[in-house]
Amino acid sequence: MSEPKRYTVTAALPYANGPVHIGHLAGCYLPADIYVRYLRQSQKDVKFICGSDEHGAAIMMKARAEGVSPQEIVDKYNGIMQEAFSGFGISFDIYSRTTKEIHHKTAQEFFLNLYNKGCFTEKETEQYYDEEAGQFLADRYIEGTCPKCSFENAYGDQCENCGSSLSPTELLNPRSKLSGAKPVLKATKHWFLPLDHLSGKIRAYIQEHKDWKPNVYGQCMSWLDDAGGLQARSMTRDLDWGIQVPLPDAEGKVLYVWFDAPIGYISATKELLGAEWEKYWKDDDTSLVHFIGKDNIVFHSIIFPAMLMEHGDFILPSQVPANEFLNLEGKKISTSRNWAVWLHEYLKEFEGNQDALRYVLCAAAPETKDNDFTWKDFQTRNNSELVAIYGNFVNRVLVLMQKYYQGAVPTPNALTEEDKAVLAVLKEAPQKLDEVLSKFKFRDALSTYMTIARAGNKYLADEEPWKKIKTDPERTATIMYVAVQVAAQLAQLGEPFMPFASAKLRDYLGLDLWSWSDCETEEFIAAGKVIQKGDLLFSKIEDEQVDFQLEKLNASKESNKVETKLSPLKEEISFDDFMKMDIRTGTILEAEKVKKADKLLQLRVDIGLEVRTIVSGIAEHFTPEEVVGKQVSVLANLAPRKIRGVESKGMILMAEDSEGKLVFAEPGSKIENGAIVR
Ligand code: B3M
Ligand code: ZN
Repeated sequence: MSEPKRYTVTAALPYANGPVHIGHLAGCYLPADIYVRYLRQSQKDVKFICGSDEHGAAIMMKARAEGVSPQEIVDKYNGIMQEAFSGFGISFDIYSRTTKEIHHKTAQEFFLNLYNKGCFTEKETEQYYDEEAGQFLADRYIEGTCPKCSFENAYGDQCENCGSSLSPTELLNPRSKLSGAKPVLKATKHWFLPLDHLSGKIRAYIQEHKDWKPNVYGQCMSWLDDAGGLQARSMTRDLDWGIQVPLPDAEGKVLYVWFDAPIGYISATKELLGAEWEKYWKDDDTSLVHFIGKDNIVFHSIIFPAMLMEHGDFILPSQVPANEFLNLEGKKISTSRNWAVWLHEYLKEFEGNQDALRYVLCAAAPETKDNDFTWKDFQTRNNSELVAIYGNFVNRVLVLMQKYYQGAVPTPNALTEEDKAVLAVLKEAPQKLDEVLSKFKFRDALSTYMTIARAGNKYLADEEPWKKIKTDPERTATIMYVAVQVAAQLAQLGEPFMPFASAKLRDYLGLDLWSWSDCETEEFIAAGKVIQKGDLLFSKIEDEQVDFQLEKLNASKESNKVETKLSPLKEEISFDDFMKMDIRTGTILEAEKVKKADKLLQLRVDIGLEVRTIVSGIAEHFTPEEVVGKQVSVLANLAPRKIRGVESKGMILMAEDSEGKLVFAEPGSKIENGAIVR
């Protein structure tokens, strides 16, 4: 596409089953907001769309857990999320909800359109049904043993231990999470989107987008190529919470949440714009951009585009800038373990400091790989970058301007090379930022932005106007004139990244928000104009604040420990059963990651009799380098199995601590008694 005429920018609709945390902000909402603010400032026609995802099993499970209705859950969390987003200045044009009438109608019409064209395959399949609870079971409501790695708490759709995606009927010993009962198979009819038949078209579409971020493009390709390619996927579910399937023979059936949720972007645009909505979804000169986290890639780059293709009236996503995950203090963020920094809590505990978190989450965004957030790093970046560079520079300018000139910008005299160099930084900045922002490189953009602040700060420190004012008032006037221009550019171009500080600073300087192209200049404030005294833009984060946050995290670690019960003992086995197992000691000689499997390491283990290959699900706990040389116990006579195409002979035994971390149960390791060895 040549230069698009307008942009429809969406951010993933978060499930209304819990508050939002820093992982959400860093992964999706902050980059989306920076991009949109930059587009708006570049005077592009852009609509920024979001809302709560209020259907699906995730909502129902939360309602069960809290003992209230799904409606109460979504009302509660929709409110909390909306407040958190607006607290951080996420500037949606609309934040809607998928429980709204307009969305139900839009999603049903979309479904019927596909149905009437014969796009769905109708299939009767056998699905698990909980006779005690009297309902069909969503995949997440079924647990059982993974057929691939024997992990006992695999979900119906995925094993979190070995990463395999599963279907519920593959689980060994399935049990219902509703009642604990063994579910029975029962016939039920559903409507499938035949992604297998569409895969040629989808592949062609993906291949037109080699410009997508490598992590996104790569994931799409592996969905297309791995394990037999794309499979037909059911677009309906047997659930009593959701959007009714609009067919006469579909009572008790609702649309699959991943069918309805992306249509939520369309419904919200309709709600926002009325009749005007269509050009944002149908005109070829519109660029459709979906900001998401990496777990949503397949839905936005394959399934939703397939739905749009089948419908035929819509444009397809032009960009799917997905981020990787943000960890917290070295560990995966976890809602259930309360290992998170909740946005609504931050807003209370760091009142007025929203930009500090925006800054740090952008500077350390998981753009190309997972990244770690630590409170110490947050404090350092805030204190030694925001406060000591940007804040310090602006504060000096404002204070000196009052002191020397009562705020009236002085007339400059002849410019030195140093002055010209600083002014050149200002002039070039919009273009430089353009280049990276349009490629979704927000970290680079922020650091480019900070070079302006650094340049200004260094300029003042080098020129020392506070010394020259007595001996050389003429030179001082020039220095202060230049410094004011730098502050003005910071106020203008900081808008996408730190909108609160930018607005304050523009206010002190008496400036409106300028368009991006108008910022390609050297003069923002002419001599003679009076600026205000202003106030500090940023404040220091004290050690006590950091300690408080770390204590809060530690408290959730402790309470998790109390809650995690040791697994009950398994059924008794006979001595003969035990004697069947041949457990040997071995030493790990080599280790490497298994391609495209985040959790697996391929090991070469010397068990005395021979050296053999064992595939083990420990890659999230150890790097290959860490395990080489370790002694382990090996279940040596386990029948060989193929795991991700590699023949694995035996299993290495490790212990799992109360936080789910694997440890080598060897002398000196501090593992609690009763931990399971597996
Ligand atoms: N609600 C998943 C999530 O919150 C899902 C996104 C929908 S986007 C259309 O991660
Ligand atoms: Zn598994």
